Amino acid sequence: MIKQDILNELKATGDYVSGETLSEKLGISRTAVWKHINSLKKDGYDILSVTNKGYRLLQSDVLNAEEIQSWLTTEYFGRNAVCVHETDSTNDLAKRESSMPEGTVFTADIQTAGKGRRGKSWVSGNGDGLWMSILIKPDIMPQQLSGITLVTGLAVAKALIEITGAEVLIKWPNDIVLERKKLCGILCEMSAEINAINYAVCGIGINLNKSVFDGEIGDVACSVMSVTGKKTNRGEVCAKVLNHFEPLYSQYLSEGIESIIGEYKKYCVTIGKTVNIVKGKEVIKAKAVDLNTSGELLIETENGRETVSSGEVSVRGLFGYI
Ligand code: BT5
Repeated sequence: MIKQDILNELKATGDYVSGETLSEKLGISRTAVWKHINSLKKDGYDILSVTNKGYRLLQSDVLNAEEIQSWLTTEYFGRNAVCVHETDSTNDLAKRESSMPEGTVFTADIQTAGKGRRGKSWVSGNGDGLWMSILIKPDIMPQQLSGITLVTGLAVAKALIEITGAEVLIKWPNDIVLERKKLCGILCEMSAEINAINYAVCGIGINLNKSVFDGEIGDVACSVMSVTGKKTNRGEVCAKVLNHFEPLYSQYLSEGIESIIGEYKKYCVTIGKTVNIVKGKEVIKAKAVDLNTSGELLIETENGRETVSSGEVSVRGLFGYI
C-alpha cells in the first residue's frame, strides 16, 4: 500500500523527505504523494509540510492497523487488526467478532467497560494505554489452555523490556509490574465445549502514557511514563507484544507449558516472597516457593506444601502490592 510506504519512509528517515524523492521512489505523482500525506494527517499523524524541504513526521501516537503492521515481524499474528476508537471491552469486541481468523488483534483507544478478573473493572482512559485482545483458536483440549495466561504474560514482559529497557517483572499469574506497581493486567477468556475450544481471547491492558493515577488504583498502578518519563507509541507496543507472542504460543502448542516455565521463572517476582493466598473469603499466609512444570504455584504453609492454580486464588504480597 502506497500510503503505508510513505509512512514507513518518513519513519525510517526521521527527517524531512521531499515530495520529489517520495514520488520518484514510489513511482507516483507529487499530487498523489500530497493526497496520501493528507490522508495520513486525517488518521492522526502529525506531519509537518515545509516548502522546499518536504514532509516530516513528528512523534505521533496513532493506533491503527497500518501503524501496528509497520512494526510487525510475525507471520500471521496482528496481520488482521481491528482498531476502534471506543468500545465496551476489547475482549468482548473480540468475542463478538470471533469468526475472524486466528491471530486477529482488537484494540481501542478507550474502553467504557474494561474488565479485570471475576467481575473487577479495568481503568482504561482515552489513549492512556494499550487495550488489546488477541483472538486464538488452538486445536487442543480446553483444560490444556490454562497456561495461556503465563504465555501472554511472558510475551508482554519481553516486549516491554525490549522497548523500555526497564526492569519489568511478572507477578504470578497475570500482572506485569514495574517498580513494585501494576503496569499491566491480563485477562484470558475462552469459549469451549466439553472437549473442544471454539476460540479464546487474550486481553492485555498496559498503562503507557498517563503519569498520575488516583482513586481506587492510585496506590497500585503505574505506567511506562510514570517510571521512565517517556511517551510510548501504542502501535509499537502492540506489534512487539505480538512479535513475542507468536513464537511462544507456537512453542506452547507444540511442546506444552513446561517448555515455557523455565523462561517465565526468570521474570517472576513472586517466587521467594511471603504472600497471602486469597481463596474466596479465606486468606492463607504462605511462602511462594516455586512454579511447577504446569505453571502452578508451589506454596509452603504451616500445614506443609501445596500447589495453587491461577484460576482459584489471588496472590497479595504481605508488604504492599507485590
Ligand atoms: C486484570 O484483572 O488485571 C486483568 C486486566 C485486563 C485488562 C485488559 S484491557 C484489554 C482487555 N479488555 C478488557 O476488558 N480487559 C482486558 P485483575 O487481576 O482482576 O485486576 C483488576 C484490578 O486491577 C482492579 O480491581 C484494580 O485494583 C486494578 N486496576 C484496574 N485498572 C487498572 C489499571 N489501569 N492499572 C493498574 N491496575 C488497575
